[in-house]
Amino acid sequence: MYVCGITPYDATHLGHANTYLAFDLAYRVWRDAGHEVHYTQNATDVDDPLLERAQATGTPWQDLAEREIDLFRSDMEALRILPPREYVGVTEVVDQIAELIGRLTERGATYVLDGDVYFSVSAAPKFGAVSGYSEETMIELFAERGGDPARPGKRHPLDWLLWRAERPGEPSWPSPFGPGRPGWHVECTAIALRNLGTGFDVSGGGSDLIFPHHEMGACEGHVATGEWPFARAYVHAGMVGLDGAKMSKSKGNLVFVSRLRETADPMAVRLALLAHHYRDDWEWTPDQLAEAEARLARWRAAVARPAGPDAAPVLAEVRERLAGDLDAPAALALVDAWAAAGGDDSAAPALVRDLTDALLGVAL
Ligand code: 5CA
Ligand code: ZN
Repeated sequence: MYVCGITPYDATHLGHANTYLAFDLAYRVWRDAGHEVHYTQNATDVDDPLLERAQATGTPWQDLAEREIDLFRSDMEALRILPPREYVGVTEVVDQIAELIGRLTERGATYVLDGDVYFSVSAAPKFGAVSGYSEETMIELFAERGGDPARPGKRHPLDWLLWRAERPGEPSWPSPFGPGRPGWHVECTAIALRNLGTGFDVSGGGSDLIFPHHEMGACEGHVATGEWPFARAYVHAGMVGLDGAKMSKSKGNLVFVSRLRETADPMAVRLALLAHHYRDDWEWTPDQLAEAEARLARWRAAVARPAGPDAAPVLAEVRERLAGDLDAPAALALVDAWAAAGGDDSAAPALVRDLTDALLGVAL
């Protein structure tokens, strides 16, 4: 499983946490089923928004990235989101990214515009397979999400940047196509190929990555290796909003995990997120945290009892619900029902404590 990681220029917000929680659930379900899982995540530790924020705040970009990556990892740990087998920073693998661009060039899929290297969409026979979007929608989303459909000189508006030639004041690395830095999509393709190979099971992220990011990455993987699919399943978590808009660093309508953790139990934050199905879009409101705190208190009281109702069927049903496209809200309802009922099974409280811990990641 490859999950797209953060661009570390600001603190982790609830939208990020919700996305990483979705893949944490998948990870837990697979491990519970006895699978060995190779889970890789990148960190986009050099990119336009990071460099812009570093410039605006007078912070060296490496320091900003390091600080925010550390904060992200401590937020994830607090929420009991299991770490991937490896986190790979883009700056650690620039050579492999350049090598991949070289392979795409050998296959005739690239061209150079004013020193920048572009992928030519006409070289991608599977373009459109991931998103299924119309060209009009693609061009609109490409402009919104870091693309440059209107740049003069491009052969097609949807051609995308693979290598950005050095600009004054920007960090750069040497490469066969001159000094510069990687474009966005190719970083994830290179890291996934390096750590997982092609044809891995799940490529994940939030639904804002369906296009252009995962579409373009899949094409790079296909053209470079000749094999399809690049990932067997593209899985996307819904968007978390606040006050009527998607929570985003660029809009600034954010609820930070680190801020919530100052006053709230991180297990209540986790339960508040688990109350939504991972594919749904939803809005954060403070009352959801209060509800989650009440649920956490009920569950804690229930597992502290000397006995309760037989929990073996609860375990079986929670497993079944999670196996059905990670239906966490249904799993919570099953534990609620167990906690609300009485019984004389003295082994039950410990079993429920273990199941919420292992499968839902909620430590009681
Ligand atoms: N570094 C790239 C991926 S290679 C990136 O998208 N970084 S990010 O910091 O912008 O987002 C990190 C992850 O959080 C991505 O999977 C993204 O889809 C997800 N995400 C961002 N905003 C939200 C939101 N409001 N709700 C849910 N998930 C979100
Ligand atoms: Zn990515």
